Amino acid sequence: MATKAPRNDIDETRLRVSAPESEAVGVPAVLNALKISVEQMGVVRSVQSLVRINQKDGFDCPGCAWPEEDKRHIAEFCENGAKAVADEATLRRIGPDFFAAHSVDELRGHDDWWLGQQGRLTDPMILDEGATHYRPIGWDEALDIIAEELRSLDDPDEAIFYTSGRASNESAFLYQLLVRGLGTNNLPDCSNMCHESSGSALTETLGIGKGTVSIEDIHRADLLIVAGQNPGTNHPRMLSALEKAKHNGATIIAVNPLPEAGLMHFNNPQTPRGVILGGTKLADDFVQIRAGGDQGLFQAIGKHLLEVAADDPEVLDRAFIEMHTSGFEDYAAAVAAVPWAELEAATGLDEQRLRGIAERVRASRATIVCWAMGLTQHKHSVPTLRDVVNVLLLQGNIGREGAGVCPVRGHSNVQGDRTVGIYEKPPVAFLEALDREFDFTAPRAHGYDTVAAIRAMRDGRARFFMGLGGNFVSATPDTAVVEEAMSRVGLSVQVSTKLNRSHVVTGRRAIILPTLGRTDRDRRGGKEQRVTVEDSMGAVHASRGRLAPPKDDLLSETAIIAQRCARVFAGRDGAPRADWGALEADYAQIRGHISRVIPGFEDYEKRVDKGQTFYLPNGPRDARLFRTATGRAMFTANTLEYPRIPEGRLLLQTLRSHDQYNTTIYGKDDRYRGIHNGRRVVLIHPDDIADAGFADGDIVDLVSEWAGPRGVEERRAEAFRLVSYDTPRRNAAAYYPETNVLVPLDSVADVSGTPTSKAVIVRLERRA
Ligand SMILES: Nc1nc2c(c(=O)[nH]1)N[C@H]1C(S)=C(S)[C@@H](COP(=O)(O)OP(=O)(O)OC[C@H]3O[C@@H](n4cnc5c(=O)[nH]c(N)nc54)[C@H](O)[C@@H]3O)O[C@H]1N2
Ligand SMILES: Nc1nc2c(c(=O)[nH]1)N[C@H]1C(S)=C(S)[C@@H](COP(=O)(O)OP(=O)(O)OC[C@H]3O[C@@H](n4cnc5c(=O)[nH]c(N)nc54)[C@H](O)[C@@H]3O)O[C@H]1N2
Ligand SMILES: [Mo]
Repeated sequence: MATKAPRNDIDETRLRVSAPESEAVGVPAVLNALKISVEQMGVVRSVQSLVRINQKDGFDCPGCAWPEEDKRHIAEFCENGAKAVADEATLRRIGPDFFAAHSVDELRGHDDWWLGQQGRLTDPMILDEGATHYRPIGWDEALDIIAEELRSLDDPDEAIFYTSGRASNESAFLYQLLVRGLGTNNLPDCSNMCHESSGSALTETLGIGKGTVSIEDIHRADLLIVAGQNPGTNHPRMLSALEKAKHNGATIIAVNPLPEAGLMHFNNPQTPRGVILGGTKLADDFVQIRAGGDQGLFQAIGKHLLEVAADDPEVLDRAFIEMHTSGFEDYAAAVAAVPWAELEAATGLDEQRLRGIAERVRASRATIVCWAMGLTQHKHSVPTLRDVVNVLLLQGNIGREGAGVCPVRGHSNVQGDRTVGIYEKPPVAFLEALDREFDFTAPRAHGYDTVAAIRAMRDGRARFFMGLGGNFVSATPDTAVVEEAMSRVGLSVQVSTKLNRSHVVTGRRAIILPTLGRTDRDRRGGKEQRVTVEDSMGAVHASRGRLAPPKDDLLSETAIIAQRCARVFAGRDGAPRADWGALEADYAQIRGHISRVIPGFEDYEKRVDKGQTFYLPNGPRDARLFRTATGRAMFTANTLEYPRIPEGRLLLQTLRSHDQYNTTIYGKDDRYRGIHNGRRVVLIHPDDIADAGFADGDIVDLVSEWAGPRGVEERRAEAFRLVSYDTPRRNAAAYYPETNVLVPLDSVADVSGTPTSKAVIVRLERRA
């Protein structure tokens, strides 16, 4: 059993490229999952953990936020879920000896793969000012130092509290209470870089910042449009749902610059059909769109539907439009005015092709649009998603069976974290309920989102940083700027399961607080505790870790935060009031508070007790109730936007390989795309390689060009191998986080502020 950590970083000279695959999962995926599990956990623990993933009395998979089906398979997991579990449940450990043996300077020299492979963190550690190494520190002392640092701030708004989407409802709720009790709403989270654009567009047009479909709706849809998403890698269990929909007669349209294997064909390892009979063809139509062209596509669909509606009264759902929507006339006029030539330029598809796609929409009785980062990480993401909503509203595709919007969320509890208050712009009604429940006054002024937080650190306006999970330094854009900004902070604190760059690029002082993960057994107050999470479709359920934790005295996130509340709020005037010790000893009491603060959680404990999943209320889905400015679902008129790529330049999207979870690099392959043993590649059209005077296999630097207020700024990422790939002309792709250094901090989506990680203008440069 190999549970020894690697001694070397990824050796890019061993990189090998083969033809991409055209189908996903199947038996090789299962074998790969088992191999990685056994390497990290050994045989016994592998079996213990893999049978508990997503079972009713087991733990929620720490992978993605795709919901579980009500009837569970014995092994309700996917290859990448198994990798996520193996990464957390690994038997490798790093304690004081490890930190004594490696200076922070040395650790900084390693890549993200190496850092993540070292093992689970087991002891609280501190990096003193000017020190070369972390040293162990007691829990009490660590919490005292944090409390002291917070007291030394001139203003609570000098502190920043980041959250990543793995935190449970219980820990996230306590965390936001701690932060608001301290007097700030500086609660940036990973969502700011992820589905914030979805939240912005959907709240405005439908009155709720979430999707409006259930898993059953997916099964019953007549047409599914999957745009800007790579489910074969990032939401593999979604493929089973798509397969079911297909068997029920659905049509699937995949919209993507890249012909992702998982969108094309699925060999379900849990059915004989998948294993023996060659699986299911998924996409009936692959629309190879230019990156950033989706607004053009959805405007074209709307335009066509409105044109044909003149002769065919059945095309639009007039009754729905009349009764439930506002703004129809303005929208219709706006799309009528957009020339087809513009829509062709935006999408790279001709009018006939666009009308053909629209005809499929016209023919559908019930349509769902699913999307992820390909639609949310552009400058014009919010108008793009408003135009997605427009198309669905035309045919009354909100609030009825098999129809609706389906933003497919990333982190397994990112949606729940937002529901329980992780938000820099909290609604007043939420704050008022919080005030009543805890007898204090929460601050009303909005806080920093992720990008604003980086600016504040960079400009010396923030002096304290804390991360509840995540890897702020590697996940955020403009790596060089972020590293510099982080170094200006007085104290940075990370509550983490695994080592990452945010532990080695730190404030002047730094503290690591190790914590339990989703899979670990959590005994507190003499009993085993469970937590709750919300999936991508607004369904809440319990999760209970079952594996022996890495170290006996390791605290859960919930316990760490409850203890901090006790310490910081003791005897403080105006602080939130609660029995912190009781909350730490019994998480059900935290759920009690949540049930009194947040609508929809009534009888919370009883409902999770039954081992059931319950859906939170969803106005548009449940009752066609739209809490918008007009009290109706809103059609909106949006000016068409799409990226203009200057001569000789490329539009680079930064995406995930098959062997990573965001900044956690599980392995060195991207099997479906034919990349093996390395990550520094750029996928690029062969004619673009030739036009730039290069050949496939050449190693180049990527230089991003950003026209900012101070003129054109350049950023460089060194030594990437060119790989000829099936992508639209002048659209290129490379992996995140290696390319984050190229994404300018100020290049963000309008309205949502999300970094434009899918649209970076770059040129290729010969290596000096
Ligand atoms: N195994 C694994 N699972 C994960 C994650 C992981 O890293 N690993 N991350 C989790 C998280 S936090 C998230 S947010 C999700 C991310 O899930 P995805 O959004 O699927 O992740 P990306 O790799 O960013 O893929 C973006 C997809 O959009 C396409 N795309 C890029 N630009 C455009 C465009 O302009 N238009 C269209 N139509 N398509 C475009 C890309 O070609 C790619 O297929 O996955 C979650 N699940
Ligand atoms: N260029 C570019 N940048 C991007 C994106 C992109 O597509 N392109 N995607 C963006 C998106 S969608 C997202 S969501 C963000 C992700 O941003 P983050 O959520 O900040 O990053 P992760 O890599 O998921 O965080 C991994 C770390 O979380 C810690 N961790 C894991 N599980 C637990 C746990 O249970 N508890 C605690 N306390 N810690 C835990 C481990 O220490 C691990 O190293 O990145 C964004 N950045
Ligand atoms: Mo995400």
